[in-house]
Amino acid sequence: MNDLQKKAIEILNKNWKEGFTIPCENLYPFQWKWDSGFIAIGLAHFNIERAKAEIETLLNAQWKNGMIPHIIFHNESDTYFPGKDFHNSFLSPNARKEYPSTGLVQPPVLGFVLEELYRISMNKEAIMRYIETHIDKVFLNHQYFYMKRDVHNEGLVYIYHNWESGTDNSPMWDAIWETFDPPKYEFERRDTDHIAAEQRPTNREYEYYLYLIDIAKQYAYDDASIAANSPFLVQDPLFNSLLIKSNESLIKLYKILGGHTDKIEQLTKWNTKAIASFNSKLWNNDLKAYVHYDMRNERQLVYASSSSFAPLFAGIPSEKRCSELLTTLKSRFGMPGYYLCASFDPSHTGFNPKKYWRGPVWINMNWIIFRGLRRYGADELANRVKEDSIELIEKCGFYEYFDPRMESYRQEAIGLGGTNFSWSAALIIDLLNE
Ligand code: 9WN
Repeated sequence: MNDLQKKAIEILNKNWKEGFTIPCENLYPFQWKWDSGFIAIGLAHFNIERAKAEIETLLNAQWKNGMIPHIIFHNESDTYFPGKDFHNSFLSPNARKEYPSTGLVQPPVLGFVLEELYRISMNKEAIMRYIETHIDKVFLNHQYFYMKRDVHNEGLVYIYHNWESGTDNSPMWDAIWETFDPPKYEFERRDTDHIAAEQRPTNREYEYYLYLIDIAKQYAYDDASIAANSPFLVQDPLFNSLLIKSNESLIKLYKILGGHTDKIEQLTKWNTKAIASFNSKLWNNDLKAYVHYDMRNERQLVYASSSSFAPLFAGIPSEKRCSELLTTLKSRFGMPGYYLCASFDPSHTGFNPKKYWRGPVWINMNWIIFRGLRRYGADELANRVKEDSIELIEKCGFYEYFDPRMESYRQEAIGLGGTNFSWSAALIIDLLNE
């Protein structure tokens, strides 16, 4: 085992809090949904019992309608804002009283995470017993998405908040912020106690974030009312790709378990419809990339971002479209002097190489893109994504995100955002053992 891997394991051990792993000390002191999924993949390489517990703890907090919240406030901490009192999940009759949470979701990673646990685990029989116990909860979660968040029955689900996308302050949301004007809020940020403000969203952006939650709270987190009233209603290519990939994984796992023909049929129907709609609604032929769709204003948000390449992971593009997408990846993101993969189009005026989701490289996105490229046989590009990820972490440490411009490391190698960041550690372990 090399030193990088040893250090990654140390970080995951340190961030483990009896049942789940925090993404980052102080900055993110609770359990986050998609973080837990990526973290479980890393844990599975050295402590499968912990990987199982990570997912189980998350699933325990699943709402009665199948929704799995984006943050679960298992523990008390005053180093994060907004906390459980602001989110007030108990407004919803669906929330679990034992688990204060948000009323938001995050990208649906659990289906493919279960498949990863199966792949990594040495004891296939034991892991299948575990999967058998939990898989229906993930199926119910997908059912929730298609029943409650696919308002036009087109196989594409919406998100109603940028925090649901996981790519919180990406410049594509600026186009949505222009369409409404939230009131001023009195609040105290905590993130900027830990991280330089220029690497985080602005206060005004936080007012948009809080206002969207207030609207959802006004309707007690009722999905139909949110769909009718939220000014933010978006079909996100990353979110929908991960749902499609997770559907595919559930199909594979149900087949290994045997039986379950009704669920396999349902998952297959969802995916057939989803992939067709995805290719007709979320592809932009001028940009030659997958983009977001703003349902409230009935328009595509024509920006290339790391989310544009997530469909490769789910097998969504045809071979022809894949080759167009790879041209976009190489020409807009993979120019000489750039690490792959910037989170936002470096040629766009909204690009900021040091600010959160407005440009920096994120290891979870690189892992998704790496897997997608491999799926389509683009091995050279895939290896570049893998090597860039490892090089950045070797240079700077296990940071949350990284400046994609090589020139910025000439004098000093400094990572961005939180340090000892759990999914960076977990996914490097997986890449190193690939
Ligand atoms: C809000 C935990 C999370 C990640 C997100 C990332 C960041 C939270 C925040 O941290 O978001 O969910 O407060 O900024 O954007 O992807 O899951 O690591």
